Amino acid sequence: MARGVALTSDPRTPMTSDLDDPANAATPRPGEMPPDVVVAVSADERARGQLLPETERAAYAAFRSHGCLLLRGVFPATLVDAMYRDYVARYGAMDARGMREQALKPSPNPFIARSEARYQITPRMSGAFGQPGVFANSLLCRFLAPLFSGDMQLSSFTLVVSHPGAPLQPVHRDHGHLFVEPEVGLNLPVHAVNVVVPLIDTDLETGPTGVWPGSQQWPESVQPQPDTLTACPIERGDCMLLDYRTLHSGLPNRGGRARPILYMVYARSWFFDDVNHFGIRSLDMTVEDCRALPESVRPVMIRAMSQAMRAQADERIARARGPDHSPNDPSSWGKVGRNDPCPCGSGRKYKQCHGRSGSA
Ligand SMILES: O=C(O)CCC(=O)C(=O)O
Repeated sequence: MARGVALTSDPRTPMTSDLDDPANAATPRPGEMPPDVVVAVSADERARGQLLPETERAAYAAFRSHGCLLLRGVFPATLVDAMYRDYVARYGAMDARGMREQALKPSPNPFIARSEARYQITPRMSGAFGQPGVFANSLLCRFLAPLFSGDMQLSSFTLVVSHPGAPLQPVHRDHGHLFVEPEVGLNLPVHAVNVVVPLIDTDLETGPTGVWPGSQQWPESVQPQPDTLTACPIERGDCMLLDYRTLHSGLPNRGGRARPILYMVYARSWFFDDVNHFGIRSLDMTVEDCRALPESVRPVMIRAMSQAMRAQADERIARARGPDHSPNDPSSWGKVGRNDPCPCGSGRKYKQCHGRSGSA
């Protein structure tokens, strides 16, 4: 697809039709990204782990004005290929039906359905997925940290897989504005950034993630028309940075193979996305692997460590409960401490879940 043509019409027309409507979903004709959204990283910058000042200026300007940025060539292709091989070894045998069956299992469950034939998986951060060059990539972290005034943690590390036949996803933001008052919310600095890393080359056949540039500052009431979406190929080694408020949508997968992309969310330390991670882990690294990380990487992995410790405690509790315990059968739970995780697996404390007075 040729690049470099700006949007010609204002996409902010309030929507009257439903984006879930299959008639709309079947026929997206993505426009092209504004040319300045795409910033190429040179081999020298990649090797040094830092952008040159002029590249950095262009990248910040694009990200701030469009709420998205496509950095070309951040990751070595060998690292992306290693992640793809890990993906295939772990999940490659599962088609859409297999993932749907997995997603229906009770928690703790690393699979959730995002939309038709599109699934999110929280992979164990080991093997290629456990390489600091991925989640603590120096070029990426050096670029991101100033956006959060240095207060940045990896908040989630998941895969989104669209299977052949997956339709256009409903348009959405990963998370709404933090404040509903328009005069406050729309001008706030970014609180979370989603870094999208395709594990295979994506083109309009395979279905990259399409975006509405500038929509990070649109009020919630504005819903764009599907045909005003913009997209471009995203290849192995590239990554797309999305302000968490930017409207986007996974394009249909018209190809013959599954399209896995890595989603790494970096956020200010006080922000956690309960909406997308209700009852599921957003990061899965073992306590031992967190402890083995180089000292310089640990500050960005505080949340990974806290989730790892929580999971370890949950496992101890599950072992102590014994094999007759069933998350779906409160009569099998025995005595549960008010502050213990709820045995139903919701991820909430017992006192805030099944232990609430009046709760069944
Ligand atoms: O599959 C994609 O390209 C986008 C997925 C996405 O935005 C989501 O699941 O929230």
